[in-house]
Amino acid sequence: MNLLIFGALAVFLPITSAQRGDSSAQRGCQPDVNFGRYCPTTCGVADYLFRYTPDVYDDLDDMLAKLESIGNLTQGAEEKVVFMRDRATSAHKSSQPDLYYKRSTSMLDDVTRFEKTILSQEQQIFELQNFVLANDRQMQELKQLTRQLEATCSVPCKDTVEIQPITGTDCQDIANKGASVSGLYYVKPAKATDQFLVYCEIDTFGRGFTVIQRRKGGLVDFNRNWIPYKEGFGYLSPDDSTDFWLGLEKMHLLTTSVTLPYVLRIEMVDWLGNKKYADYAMFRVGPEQDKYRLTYGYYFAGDAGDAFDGFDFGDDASDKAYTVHNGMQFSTPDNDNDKYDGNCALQDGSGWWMNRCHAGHLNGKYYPDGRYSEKDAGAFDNGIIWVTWHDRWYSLKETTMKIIPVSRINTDGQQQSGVKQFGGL
Ligand SMILES: [Ca+2]
Repeated sequence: MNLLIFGALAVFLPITSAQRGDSSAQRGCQPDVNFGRYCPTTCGVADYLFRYTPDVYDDLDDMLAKLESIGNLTQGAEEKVVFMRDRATSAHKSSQPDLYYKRSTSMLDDVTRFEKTILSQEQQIFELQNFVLANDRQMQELKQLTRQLEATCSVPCKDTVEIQPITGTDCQDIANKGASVSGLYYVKPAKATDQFLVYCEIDTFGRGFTVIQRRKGGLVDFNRNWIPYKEGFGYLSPDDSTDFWLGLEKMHLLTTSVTLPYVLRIEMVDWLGNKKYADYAMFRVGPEQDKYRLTYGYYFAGDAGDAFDGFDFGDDASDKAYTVHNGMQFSTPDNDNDKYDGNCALQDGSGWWMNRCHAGHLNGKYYPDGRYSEKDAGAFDNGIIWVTWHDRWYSLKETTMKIIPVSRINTDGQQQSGVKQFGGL
């Protein structure tokens, strides 16, 4: 573009110079009368032109000077461009690029890098915007929850744990005093120095069972050591909704404080909802010095079978003898009192009256849906087992261990025939 302007200027200049020479020759013009007064004569036009021509020529000169100046500048710029182009070309060709080329290359690299950075940051900004939106949504949800909580909290709270006022030596004693609802009660057996809380199951026949073990939800871990098994663990609830182990010391105090023997009733539920039970007469838990040894008189009644008497699994001729529970001391993973070279409680992850090891095992691992295999258990039958009902690779859904004085066990008249023979005691 600059070159075009420069060329046009060169063509224009000679013309203006010729006009300037002609202007002085027109000064002696004589007006033609035929033009009249109203239209300018040729001389009038010439006078008008000659009057303003010097200023026009001055302006033209000034413009010419400026155009020359522009032309020079343009020429200089063009030369500069050519110079720079040559320099760039030579720098390209050179094996040792000069400093400016290096700098420009470095700047180009910087620009490329910045462009990448900008793209990456744009992506990050996009992600951050999404993050902010997600946070906004969560904030809205939290605000909604807060409003709900505020509404809930505006209602005065009520402690839902209700402990019944009647106390006694055990739940049957409490039932005998008129308690008619199941729930939480304080008991104090004769040998106990302090009362303690138990869940009493009181039925319509006025029977009061003291519950010593409950499995139903699998939410309480029964893989515990000696002290928890001694003291008890899990949660007592007034509506019989939670799993617990009452504690060996309390079981000992309850079962050895009375002259009239207890019956241990074991109730079990499988994963189809079937219910079975097993009763053991003259159930006792020995003192801690004797490792809370389990003793009972005999299998008293039930439809679940006598798993405490051992079971012939077919693995070994001595299976049945090795899985008898009557007379066994209590074992926990950290306190091995079993009849096995190894540690049954450690292998099975529970506390129980282990022999070598068991045929009835109600403190085993809780397996949802019941079925498990040697592979799951690491070759150990460690579920909640009662082998005279379901095999040892079936873990029961619910268990209850509860005690009641033997004199009250047959009150409902629904027991098997054997119970009636015992009812007179
Ligand atoms: Ca052992």
